[in-house]
Amino acid sequence: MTADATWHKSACILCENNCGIQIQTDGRAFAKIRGDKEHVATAGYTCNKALRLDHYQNGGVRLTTPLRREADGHFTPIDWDTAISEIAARLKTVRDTHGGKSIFFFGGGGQGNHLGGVYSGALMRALGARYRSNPLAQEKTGEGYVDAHLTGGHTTGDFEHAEVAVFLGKNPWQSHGVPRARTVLKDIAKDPDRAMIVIDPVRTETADLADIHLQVRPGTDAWCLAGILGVLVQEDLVDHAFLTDRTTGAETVLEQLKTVDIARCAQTCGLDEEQLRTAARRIGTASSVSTYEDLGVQQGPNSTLVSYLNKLIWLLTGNFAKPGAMQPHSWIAPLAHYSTRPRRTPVTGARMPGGLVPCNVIAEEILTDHPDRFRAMIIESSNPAHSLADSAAFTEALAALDVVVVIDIALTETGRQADYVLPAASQFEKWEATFFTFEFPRNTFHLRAPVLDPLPGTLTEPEIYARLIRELHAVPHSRLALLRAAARMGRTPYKLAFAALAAIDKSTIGMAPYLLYETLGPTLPDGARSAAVLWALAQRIAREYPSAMRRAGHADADALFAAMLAGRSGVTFTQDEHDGAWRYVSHPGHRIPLPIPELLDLLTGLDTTQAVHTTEEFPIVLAAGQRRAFTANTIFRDNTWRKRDQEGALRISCHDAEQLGLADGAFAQITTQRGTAQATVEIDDRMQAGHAALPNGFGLDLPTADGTERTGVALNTLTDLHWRDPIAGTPWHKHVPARIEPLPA
Ligand SMILES: Nc1nc2c(c(=O)[nH]1)N[C@H]1C(S)=C(S)[C@@H](COP(=O)(O)OP(=O)(O)OC[C@H]3O[C@@H](n4cnc5c(=O)[nH]c(N)nc54)[C@H](O)[C@@H]3O)O[C@H]1N2
Ligand SMILES: Nc1nc2c(c(=O)[nH]1)N[C@H]1C(S)=C(S)[C@@H](COP(=O)(O)OP(=O)(O)OC[C@H]3O[C@@H](n4cnc5c(=O)[nH]c(N)nc54)[C@H](O)[C@@H]3O)O[C@H]1N2
Ligand code: SF4
Ligand SMILES: [Mo]
Repeated sequence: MTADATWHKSACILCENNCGIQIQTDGRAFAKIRGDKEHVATAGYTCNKALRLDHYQNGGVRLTTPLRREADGHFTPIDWDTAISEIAARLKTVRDTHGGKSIFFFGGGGQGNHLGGVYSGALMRALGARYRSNPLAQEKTGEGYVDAHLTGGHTTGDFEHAEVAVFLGKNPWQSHGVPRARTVLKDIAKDPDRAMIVIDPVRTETADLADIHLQVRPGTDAWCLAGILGVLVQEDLVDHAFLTDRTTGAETVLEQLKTVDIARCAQTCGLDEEQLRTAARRIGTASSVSTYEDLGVQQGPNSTLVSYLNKLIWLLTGNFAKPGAMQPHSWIAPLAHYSTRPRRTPVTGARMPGGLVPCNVIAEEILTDHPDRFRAMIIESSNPAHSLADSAAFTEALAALDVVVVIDIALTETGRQADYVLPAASQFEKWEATFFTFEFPRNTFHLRAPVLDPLPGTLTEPEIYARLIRELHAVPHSRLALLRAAARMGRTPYKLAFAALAAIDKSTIGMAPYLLYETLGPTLPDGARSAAVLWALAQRIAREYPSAMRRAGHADADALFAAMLAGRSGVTFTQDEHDGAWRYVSHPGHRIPLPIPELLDLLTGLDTTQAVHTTEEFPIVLAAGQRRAFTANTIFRDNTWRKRDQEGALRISCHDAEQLGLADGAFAQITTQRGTAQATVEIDDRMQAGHAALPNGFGLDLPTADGTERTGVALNTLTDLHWRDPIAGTPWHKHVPARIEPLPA
């Protein structure tokens, strides 16, 4: 076969940046991949990983037929009609016996695919299901809880223009998160007038480029940030005008920070007090500051408090809604629900920040005889049996459910525990998009067209949800007929018909994705039926951000929808202005209420809070999930994509290697409260004594001729679900006390 000379525009699906790419195919193989210079957000940039995407599309073993698990545990291939009717019947039984609330939904999108997940909302509605979660509830929900109190929504840094960039438990050189991260980091490093401050126990590639590296002891960030805030207040580096004009309750916060003992904070996190003060002064005197907090703190001790302290740093210095500072922003569709008083879970009463059940309590919500326990689970585009803390507990929980349905492109560790596995078309075989639309002032969205036809036997997620909803007879045919007729008449009649329906029947909004898919969807060009839901999102944007949308060049919702459908390199959907950004602050008077009493209490209590969680038995802090050049969650089910670090080495410091008698390349045993694993040692002078790191994304059970084979450590065989933040329930994956011992060669 010869390569097709056409370049197909798409995007990388490996991290939230979703860099625009172009793919040249050879049959179904991806022969060549390069950055898309015309892409509205990334302009040709990619990292090393995007070029390996053929290993996603063609590397692993794909599923091509629905599977049903039989009583003896083995899977039988079944046809789609059988799968849909049996699954609908079993979910209906669960609903009729225990109530729709007992049906739990997990996932709905990974790093590259959020379009399908939108349609899951309609299925949940049809079933009366009310609880859902996804991987955000094991990283970002503590931060979201703090955001809900402060600015009322998500904020994003402007690292391209910030005079001072602060990375807190974040290694953008490897993990990105900042668009075109390596270019942006290098630009900051080169510019003598700008500075980068990295707070990380590891001397990362990002730290190599930093002006100040605060190499804290693992898990002590709360003290580090309290110290920085103490300096800002005690040396009067705060922006009083900003606090007076734009915030409320500042006095309460300032009073408390006046009493912070900076020397003691520095000591707790193992830093030189002068270095901590220098960092604080650099922040306090800068014309603009942006900060990025990520897993290093969000998956460690005191994580919700740390989020609060991080945000106080930029708020007390007035670094909000101006160039180079932190920005609120528009969304195509909000990824989470921001509330200061989140709902609680039905069994354990855990708070659900972001409207999501904390990942670490899911097993406890099932493994109980409480009458309100979850009884069924639908899992899409996620591999929780591998990615949630304490795999053994999660697996036990799956086994305790009446029915488990997994929708994935491959038979995963989670799929193997399911009653039904439904094969999805891959992200390059369908219309796809993500809602990682976090930019300001110019925010962009990218609807990707399929590069290949769906693999025979697979379906898109919207089609799977639609088939289940049809089988449940959730919507009268007359409704659909009415909307179909309106769709044939044009977009304006359609909009009127939809609005009329919504006015007479409240369920219309909840069922909207399905209604759109069934009625508007078939009228869209090039089989872009799944894009139907974007019509509703365009209406939302026109309603919420009318002037920003018009500044971006879209006269109305219809024009924006047309641009989204047509823009193969993405579209700018809003163009904001810094002054107008205050509109996004949802609190009275668009002011930011600074005190969060519960978190201020934790700040007061830091003097007596435990800073060391290791013990004699488990003396080392294991960071279970370091992002590296060749990790990408569990998106590649193929080990050959990695050019280096094939086994996923355990990185330890020179000091610990010597103490433990471990040479480079030696084999070691890692033991935690919860389990043991083996790994090859890499001695790494970037690591500090007492700290070790394993990469994320390893330890998949990949099929071989006679079973499965596991390469590297499945991290969550080592983690404990009780090891979590008391407020947000987020795990301490980066802070697992462990013992490391040499193994005989
Ligand atoms: N290459 C690659 N990139 C990815 C991914 C991937 O799998 N591979 N996954 C994507 C996803 S889903 C996410 S959420 C992001 C995550 O992106 P990051 O959060 O940047 O990734 P990590 O490497 O998990 O953690 C960041 C840093 O936290 C540091 N750290 C560990 N313990 C502590 C601590 O106690 N305090 C502080 N201050 N720092 C600490 C680690 O040394 C590490 O450098 O990456 C995304 N990008
Ligand atoms: N110990 C430890 N655990 C961690 C982390 C850590 O650092 N340490 N990191 C955590 C973080 S930040 C995250 S984000 C999670 C990620 O963990 P998961 O939510 O499990 O996400 P992925 O690994 O991205 O898995 C995505 C799944 O989607 C499937 N998939 C790919 N394309 C499609 C598609 O088009 N349709 C469907 N239906 N499925 C598809 C893939 O086969 C895969 O099974 O892991 C978390 N778990
Ligand atoms: S993994 Fe690399 S190429 Fe892919 S989206 Fe992220 S930064 Fe871009
Ligand atoms: Mo993540």
